[in-house]
Amino acid sequence: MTYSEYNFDGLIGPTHNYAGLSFGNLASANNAGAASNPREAALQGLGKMREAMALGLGQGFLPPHDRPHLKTLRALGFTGTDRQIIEKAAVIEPQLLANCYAASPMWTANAGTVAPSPDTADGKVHFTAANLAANFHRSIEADTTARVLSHIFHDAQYFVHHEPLPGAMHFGDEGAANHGRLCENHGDKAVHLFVYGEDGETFPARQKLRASEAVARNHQLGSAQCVFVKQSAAALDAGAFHNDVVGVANGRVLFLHEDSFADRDAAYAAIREKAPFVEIVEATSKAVSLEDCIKTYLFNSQLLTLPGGEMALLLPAESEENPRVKAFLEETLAKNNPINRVIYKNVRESMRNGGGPACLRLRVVLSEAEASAVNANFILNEKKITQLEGWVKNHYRDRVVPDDLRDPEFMDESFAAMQALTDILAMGAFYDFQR
Ligand code: SUG
Repeated sequence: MTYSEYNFDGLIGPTHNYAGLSFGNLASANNAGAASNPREAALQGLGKMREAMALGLGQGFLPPHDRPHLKTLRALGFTGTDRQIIEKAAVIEPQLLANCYAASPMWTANAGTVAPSPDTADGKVHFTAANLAANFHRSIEADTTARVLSHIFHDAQYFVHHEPLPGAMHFGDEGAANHGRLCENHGDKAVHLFVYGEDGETFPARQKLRASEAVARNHQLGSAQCVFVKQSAAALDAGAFHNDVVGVANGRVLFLHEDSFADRDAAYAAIREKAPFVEIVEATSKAVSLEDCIKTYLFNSQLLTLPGGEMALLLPAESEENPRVKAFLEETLAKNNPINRVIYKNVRESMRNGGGPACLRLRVVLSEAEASAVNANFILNEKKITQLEGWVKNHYRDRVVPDDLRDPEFMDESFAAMQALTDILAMGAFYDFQR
């Protein structure tokens, strides 16, 4: 059977804005209150999807969520018409309103964790939507994300869906952003690398070990296939609120910063024991500081196996602009390892909220039969991506500042966009605002 990796990117929603909601995410804090450009953001995201398609890779997408999330505002005591809810929340709880407006579902590396069928005891593809309990604005994504995943991967013959983990931060789970698969070929039974954290001196850890263990149980992974590794406090405190900011796994390659893990040598030994084929390609602190990693998102790149077998790194443009990072990349290309190509993409609108290329995608390895069972409306081809670009150009603003969130007009525009999207994608009355 032939297996291929599909990237499901988050289609960036019409309310993309900078509200400074994520403690421990330096870009989010530093850009709080700045003007965003949702139209440009969404087109940059689609541009990155186009790049992956041009490389000959399978590309899908997950739709944005309905924002502002009125269901949450109602649950928290705001009553009246939709417009009245916005007007009241803007006066009484503007910060809560901003949380309910976040377009953060764009970062689909946090949508959930996936175990492809070669890895699981029952031979099905398993999904656990992430509870994202660490941040209020992200925790309200979980229900809709679970609904989206079940809608796209709907065939019970192939796909199994687990509810987001219960227990809030006790089982804090951020999905694939702290998870990687190591295997010689995408279709081999893989070793799953789960990275968890413990609170640092400055910033809290979002992913709990017990959550990663629960996901591994849900996904029917054997203990010989799982490695649980603790993230270093240094990385967390430097701003690596998810491990995918300091490392990425693909195929037999683990590409990371040497200070990613709490105990580097023990972690590498544990990984090598279960995945003896692993090739570790690391940046030393001397070559690239953690600070440079966080600023440029060097390791938040997509490490992609191209149809010919070589690997390419799809990096944010910020990585090209930093001379130390650029030099490290050139050195990596020159060395004897599978990484043979770098591609820089502008995803600055997302970067300014702490989301690079790898945050914007959820990887799903599928057999041909599984791929044909996926809801085809969410797989991109030239016609579909052009249609989505047209939809963005019709419905999105090119400038949003914090005060815009107070204006019910902006809500109406956002819902009109989402209504048009559900029509394009034949989703029916899918979102809470349509029910
Ligand atoms: O959860 N930023 C997101 C960025 C997520 C990046 N994902 C991965 N690393 N996989 C977060 O911190 C900022 C929203 C704001 O401040 O307006 C935000 O949610």
